[in-house]
Amino acid sequence: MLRAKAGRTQVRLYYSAGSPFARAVRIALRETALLPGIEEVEATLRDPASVLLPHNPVGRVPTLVLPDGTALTETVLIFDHLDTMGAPHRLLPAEGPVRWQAQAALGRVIGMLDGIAVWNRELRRPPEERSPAVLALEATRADRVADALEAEADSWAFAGAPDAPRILLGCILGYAERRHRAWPWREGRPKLVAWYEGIAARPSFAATLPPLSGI
Ligand SMILES: N[C@@H](CCC(=O)N[C@@H](CS)C(=O)NCC(=O)O)C(=O)O
Repeated sequence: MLRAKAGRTQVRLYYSAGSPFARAVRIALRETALLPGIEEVEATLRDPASVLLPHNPVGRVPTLVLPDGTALTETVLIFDHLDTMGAPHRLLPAEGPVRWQAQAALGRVIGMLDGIAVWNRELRRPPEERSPAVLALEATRADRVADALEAEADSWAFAGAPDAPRILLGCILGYAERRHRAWPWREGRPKLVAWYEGIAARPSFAATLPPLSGI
């Protein structure tokens, strides 16, 4: 791991405004009231001059850099670290069957988001270079998971602050709203729409709204 510059004592979160993974961490910081102890640094992506690269050669956000220079990547690992920082409530249960149930819910939504990211990347290519097979596969995957979420929407209800799976699901649907509008995810899913509108109204979501894209 690379070391932070001498004198750095604060934890820093590198993010980009359009990233749903990074948005989930930014929302978690706001929901847990950990934000005042953390410096948020906006980074460019796919840019050899990005301020992120000296800390994380992978070049992906979110990246959480600890005061000793340790750079944590992968959203779920960052959630785990935030749970060690003394917030009033946890993002993931510490142990027992409820921890694995939360991990299962995370796996479901992250799998959906990974597929949508592939679909979105394909749509950013010139039309003649897009693979119809990839587009069809990822559209089918996203619809399949969204249908499962619609069927189990009642179990995604929450009281108080949302946990990690719920924050991520809110970010995925927010991504579909603003960065991947090629997917009409609302059609035929009234329970998921109502759930999303509830979580999207929270101040943490309003404060981290991603910019609109043309896709
Ligand atoms: N598996 C990673 C995915 C993170 C990711 O894909 N980040 C994207 C933005 S949403 C990124 O930084 N892309 C830049 C690149 O691929 O060069 C996680 O869970 O954090």
